[in-house]
Amino acid sequence: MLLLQFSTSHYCRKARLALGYKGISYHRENLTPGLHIVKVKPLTGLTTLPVLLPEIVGQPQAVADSTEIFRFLESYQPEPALFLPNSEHQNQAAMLEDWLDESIGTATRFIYYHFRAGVGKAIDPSLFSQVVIKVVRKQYGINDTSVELARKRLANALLVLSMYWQKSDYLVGSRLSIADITAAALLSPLALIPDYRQQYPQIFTRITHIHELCNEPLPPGL
Ligand SMILES: N[C@@H](CCC(=O)N[C@@H](CS)C(=O)NCC(=O)O)C(=O)O
Repeated sequence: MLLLQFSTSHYCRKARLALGYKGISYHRENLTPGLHIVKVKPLTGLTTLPVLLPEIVGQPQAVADSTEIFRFLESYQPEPALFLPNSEHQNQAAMLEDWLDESIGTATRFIYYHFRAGVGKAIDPSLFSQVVIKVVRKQYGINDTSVELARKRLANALLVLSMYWQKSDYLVGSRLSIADITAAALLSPLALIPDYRQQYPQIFTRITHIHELCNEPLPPGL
């Protein structure tokens, strides 16, 4: 299999965690933001990464969107399972995944790129990195006002997720699910930001553990 990805994207990390959890071997191709559209759009009709190319006869040519990649992997290789056996639990995990994808993953993107353009500029002051950060900020409308709104949204999410992960190792049910993997991936950009590390240590302990379970190298900062 081949995973088309941006090397720093947290949604691509989400797909890698699932591939790693299932122990599926795959290759990665890192695409350049902007230019990626030329390759991806004809394949999927979308512009987003990750995209998985199974490269297996009888399987789809391309699977776009991290949620669809989870579904594909679960039907391609059911064990170890990403989906919970209890359907009520699985529905809750799917709802959490969707909330994390649509609300929290975009909030962490806002906060991460704002940090990298300001206080965290020294992490990679290269021209290439700073141009990418500028393009992303423009593409998603990342500015002081939108970052402040994202910060508030995230504060509530982190409180709730810390509480869940304090009560149990798993957000739903009694084993790892799509909710844990999605949270670990989409919160990972915060690992570089000292304030979040200090305020929510248990979140980063869980992110670390989930990466270990999925055989995926830790995100920058951990
Ligand atoms: N819902 C999508 C979101 C993926 C996403 O937002 N990917 C970003 C990178 S983090 C992307 O490809 N952006 C480029 C674009 O939209 O053209 C998924 O879960 O795969």
